[in-house]
Amino acid sequence: MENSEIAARLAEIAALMEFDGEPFFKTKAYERAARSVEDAGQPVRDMLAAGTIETLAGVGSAIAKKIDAIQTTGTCKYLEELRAKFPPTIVELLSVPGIGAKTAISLYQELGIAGIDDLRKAVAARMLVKIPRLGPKTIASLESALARMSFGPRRMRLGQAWELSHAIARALRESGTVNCVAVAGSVRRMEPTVGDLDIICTSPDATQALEAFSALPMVARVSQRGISKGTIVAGPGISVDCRVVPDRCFGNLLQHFTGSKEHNVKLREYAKRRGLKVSENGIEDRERRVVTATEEAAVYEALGMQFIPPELRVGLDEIDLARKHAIPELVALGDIRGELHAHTDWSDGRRSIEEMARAAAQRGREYLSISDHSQGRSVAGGLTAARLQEHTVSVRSASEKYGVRLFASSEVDIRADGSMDFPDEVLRQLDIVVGSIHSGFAGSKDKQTRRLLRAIANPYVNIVGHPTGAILEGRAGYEFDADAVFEAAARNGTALEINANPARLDLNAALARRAFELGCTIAIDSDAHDFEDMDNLRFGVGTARKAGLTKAAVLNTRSADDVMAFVRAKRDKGESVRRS
Ligand code: DGT
Ligand code: CA
Ligand code: CA
Ligand code: ZN
Repeated sequence: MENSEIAARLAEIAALMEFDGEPFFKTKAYERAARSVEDAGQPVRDMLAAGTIETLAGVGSAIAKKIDAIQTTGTCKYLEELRAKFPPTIVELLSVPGIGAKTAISLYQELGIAGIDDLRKAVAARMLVKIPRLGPKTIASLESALARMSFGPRRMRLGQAWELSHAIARALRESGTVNCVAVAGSVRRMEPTVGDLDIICTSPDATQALEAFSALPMVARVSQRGISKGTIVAGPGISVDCRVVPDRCFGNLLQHFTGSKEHNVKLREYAKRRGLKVSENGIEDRERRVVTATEEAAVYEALGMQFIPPELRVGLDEIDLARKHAIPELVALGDIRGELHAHTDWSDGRRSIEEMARAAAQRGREYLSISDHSQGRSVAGGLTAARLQEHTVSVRSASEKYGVRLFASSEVDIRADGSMDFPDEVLRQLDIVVGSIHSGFAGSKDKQTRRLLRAIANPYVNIVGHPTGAILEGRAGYEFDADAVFEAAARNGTALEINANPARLDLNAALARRAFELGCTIAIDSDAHDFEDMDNLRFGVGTARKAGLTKAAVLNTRSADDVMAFVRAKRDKGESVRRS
């Protein structure tokens, strides 16, 4: 488990303790422990193994034991006891700005409000006035907070969903009760956020397979158990569906359960016009003969169309394109040759230059940019120009030593007026430059557009990092005129990033598709601050595939020399314009 997940469990304990009426100092201890786990700077797993876990602030032997249990099983006895006392959605209430534990308890006890959905209904029905503690002002501010939380029930991010669903698939495989297992649903389509997880498998004995599924270590609660399907809950609000079929229709079920619903509806309509009926059980023709498929590709083949990659199954024009065999070959993880945005302990990363270089080499990367933050980003340990020079020397001397070429780089803040956080003389010493907006989100659309256009025109800015600034299920980005910015990026030879961090996936697929249409080059970057972040690249590639990107559109599918040629072309053009 990742530190952030363990911290989330500790915070959940703290919240539930408050509901349970535990004294303040006790709940505070768990909150403090949650924060220090989050900020530990190294995996809690390692600290447990080394016996150093109690060096974390707020972690004594009692909490350490619980952390150990959470790390291995995803939960602990105390948390489960607390959870059993309250409806599972009650902690949601605490995510509404203005609701603390006391208010949440009275909402629950006096009106039976057990989650955000209930709260919305109660607000709409003007029920809150019945609670004596809530004045009209508080109610008004709750209403506006709820309106801003317009995303409804929280969806989990792809990163967490991907890890968990593949862990479940792996555990099922190891249970020895199934033949084939696959992750389906929105995770397979690489949607940035996920509602529930969908696993499908084949087995000679469905009962036995579902028994194994219900008994997996990550199961907190079994919510449904049928003959061929089951649903479990694997943590706060994470629901997992499992379907079991015979081997002969694995392909049909995988196609069905991968969705999206919109894609399936369109596919069925198209099949119907050809006299065929598509379902999860097979394809039925006019004579009511059913043909099943062990392989998913056979379903699309039977319908006379090209195979549609799961990422594209969103119900847009993919079926028309597939009928014309016009879906291009999409960029794949194996096409990626290097990485152009990563941090080290010179700024806010957790590893040294050497360690990151080794990790990149282990993953088969040919090159890695070391792009620590610039001076303006002092909260993230940004480098002054002088430190950047030392940084460059260190990066260059480590290049090729660990089997990977290193680029001396920096993620340089784009300031409010669009100027860069280092002067041009400094930027031109670097091999490649990422320019990012990290502050001043509130400016008008016009102002932000001008800000980005100025950065894009700078001959030394090669990649715009996380171009919208949005955080998934978190904050909205700044506003800007996407077409104007993308056209300028294409014209200037400035790449736009798909930041592969699951909290970002920025550009998203829709914007990346537009950028691609307008001729932009895209860099898929993990923006790694630690080793395992490098594995997030798959989510960036998934987003690129969703956008319909080909290998040729992606900068870091090119060789190191070709990446340098991309940088040089922009500089040469910019410098010759400035000279003349
Ligand atoms: P999610 O869970 O909200 O992130 O999104 P999905 O796409 O994973 O949706 P989910 O879990 O409700 O269903 C999994 C797949 O099952 C879905 O992508 C397509 C299929 N499916 C579910 N409901 C329907 C339906 O009413 N009609 C059709 N044609 N397919 C459905
Ligand atoms: Ca799902
Ligand atoms: Ca589902
Ligand atoms: Zn970064």
